[in-house]
Amino acid sequence: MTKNKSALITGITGQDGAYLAQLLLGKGYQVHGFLPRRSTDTSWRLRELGILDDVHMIEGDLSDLSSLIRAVEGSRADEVYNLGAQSFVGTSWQQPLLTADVDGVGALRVLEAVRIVNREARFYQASTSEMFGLIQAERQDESTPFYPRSPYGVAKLMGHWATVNYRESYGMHASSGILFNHESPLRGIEFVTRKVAHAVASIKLGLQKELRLGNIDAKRDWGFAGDYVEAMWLMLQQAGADDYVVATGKTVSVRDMCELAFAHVGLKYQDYVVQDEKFMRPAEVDVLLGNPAKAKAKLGWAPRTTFEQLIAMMVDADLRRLSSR
Ligand code: NAP
Ligand code: F7E
Repeated sequence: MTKNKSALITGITGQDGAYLAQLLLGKGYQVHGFLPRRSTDTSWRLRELGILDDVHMIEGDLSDLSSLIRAVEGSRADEVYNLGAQSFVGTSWQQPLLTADVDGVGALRVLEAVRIVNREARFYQASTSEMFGLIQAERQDESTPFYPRSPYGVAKLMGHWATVNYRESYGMHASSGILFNHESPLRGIEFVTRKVAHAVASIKLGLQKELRLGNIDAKRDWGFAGDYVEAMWLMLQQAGADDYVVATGKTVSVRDMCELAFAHVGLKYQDYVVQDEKFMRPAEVDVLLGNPAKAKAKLGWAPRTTFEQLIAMMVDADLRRLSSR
């Protein structure tokens, strides 16, 4: 009988960690989560997907190399997915050193743990379109130069290059997924799509009167997180490791996203959205538009969920949650 594969996921309680755990469990993997100590329960996403009891948690923190070594040893992982991060761009100006330590040096620590314990294990790094920042090409692909615009983007650039470097230095199967924004009903409430979806549902139910936003002219290439975790898994199933852009190839402004979300419940966004300086960033990423041609050609990956379906799914989920309270 062949042994089931084992995977270790850092960031398992986050949006992507929860969907990836669900995907891997469905494929028969033994799934281990790397869990930082928090004073409150952070497992709501795993509970919402009904998989909390199916994953094995190993306590540790990305700032602590010894806990990572113990996790790679204890899980006997064939595949290590490094999804853990301080992932909110806005916060990275308030906590730049923590962001550098967890998102940049943290990725290096995971690579070191894998190199020390079992360099045959395959490694995935959660890189980001934020590394393109002030874009150097109209459509960004794997060869587009990087120009990060936030401490988050700078930190992630270190994780990306550490991944490339460990692949080239030690022959490790280390891949970097340069993922563009991906959203879902499990998205954190501080990110703009979920903030809007939640506000639309609250306004529709008479629980909120207005929605305060920052730069609504910013444009993003938004996809569904459930589709994007499949690309992560596919990267680790290839004979060789590589870097891939994962995106939809379409870009939409925050303004147009608001219009769609409010229209879904029969409202006009102009009646509720108020611009507020508080949500503007010291340096903005004005527009992102990915070219996922390589992921399509080499991984056979393509997004399945349209932007309209994604926004409807998110608004409906928040309407259900708020109505059932
Ligand atoms: P998320 O929902 O914010 O989840 C982040 C996860 O990292 C949480 O489980 C969090 O734990 C964990 N974490 C934070 N600090 C940690 C530490 N010091 N040690 C161990 N774990 C720690 O993020 P996401 O949207 O799922 O994104 C997953 C990854 O992809 C992140 O690395 C993000 O930067 C990257 N990424 C995301 C997108 C996107 O659009 N979603 C796009 C490109 C790249 P707690 O629950 O305890 O806070
Ligand atoms: O902002 C603008 C904001 O915070 C999107 C993370 O997952 O994707 C995410 O980073 C845009 C920005 O995501 C508000 O200024 C306007 O231009 O939803 P966001 P992000 O910064 O693109 C990348 C790929 C990651 O890797 C990150 O981890 O929307 N915006 N008004 C606003 N944004 C927020 N959050 N709140 C507002 O009120």
